[in-house]
Amino acid sequence: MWQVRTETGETYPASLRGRLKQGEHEKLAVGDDVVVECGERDDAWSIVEILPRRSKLARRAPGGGPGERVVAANLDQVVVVFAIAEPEPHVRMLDRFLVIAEANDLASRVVVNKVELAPHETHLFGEYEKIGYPVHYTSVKRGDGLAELKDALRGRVSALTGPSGVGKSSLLNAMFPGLNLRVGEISRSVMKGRHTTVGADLHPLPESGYVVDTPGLREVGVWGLNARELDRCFPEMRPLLEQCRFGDCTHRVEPGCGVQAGVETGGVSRERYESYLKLRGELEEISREF
Ligand SMILES: Nc1nc2c(ncn2[C@@H]2O[C@H](COP(=O)(O)OP(=O)(O)OP(=O)(O)O)[C@@H](O)[C@H]2O)c(=O)[nH]1
Ligand SMILES: [Mg+2]
Ligand SMILES: [Zn+2]
Repeated sequence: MWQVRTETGETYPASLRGRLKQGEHEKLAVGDDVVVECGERDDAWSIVEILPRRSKLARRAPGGGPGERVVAANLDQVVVVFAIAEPEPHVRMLDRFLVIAEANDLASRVVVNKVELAPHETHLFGEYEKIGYPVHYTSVKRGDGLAELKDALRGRVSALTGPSGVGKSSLLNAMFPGLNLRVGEISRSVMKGRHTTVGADLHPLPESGYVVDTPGLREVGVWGLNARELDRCFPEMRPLLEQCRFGDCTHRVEPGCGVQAGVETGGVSRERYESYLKLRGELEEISREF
């Protein structure tokens, strides 16, 4: 059973019409716009049509075959949340989240939460501001940055994502008290948050907009991206690609490579370049397996 929300804001349950459950059809995802019909006899609503999507956050099948899983449809932006500490931020993992958003042609912003725990560590995220991603420094504990983040969510459909335990649900509860999401305790032993959000859920925001609170992803696998499309998912590399001598440059060892030159002159940070190399290796590995 799905929850369908009307333009006037009422929510009611609706089931999926038989024909839409079948294989060749696009699977219904959270955030989809749908057409519903009311049964004449039983008064029950059913979803009879899935309307075309404006955008989607999808996990592509490895090797690019069928079997894509749509995490959310009709998104305007991805909000990648990390914590400055507890759990320790892994910026290479942040790069993976950003690549996934870029691969889906979605705008992203970065939220660095729990800033009160390590206020002097924010420089870790300066590189992302330089690239052009909006970065919000927030603390649910102290209230830092919450008003600005709320403004950035207003009127848009956003997916909050990021590792478990960084405070995604806490942020949403603090900005929108009506949501009442479950907040988990961080287990001290491993400093890894428990997964408290089960299943991506779309929440209407009080004024306008929606937010999807995705469960903390333990590990973001490679999303079936073609290895040759990866460089385009690093915005700071994009303007350099036309300088590469070879059209199929992997930007590893080739002479006359715009990206390697960018690393030398500082336009591309070594850390981001390392993320690129690591992901590129993984993608090539996967395409060999399929
Ligand atoms: N010190 C500090 N702790 C925070 C802050 N925000 C959230 N927390 C704590 O971090 C823990 C995890 O918060 P959640 O909101 O459940 O994290 P989540 O990102 O939703 O985690 P998943 O649902 O597992 O993906 C809770 O114990 C929160 O109280 C903050 O700004 N500062
Ligand atoms: Mg949560
Ligand atoms: Zn190159």
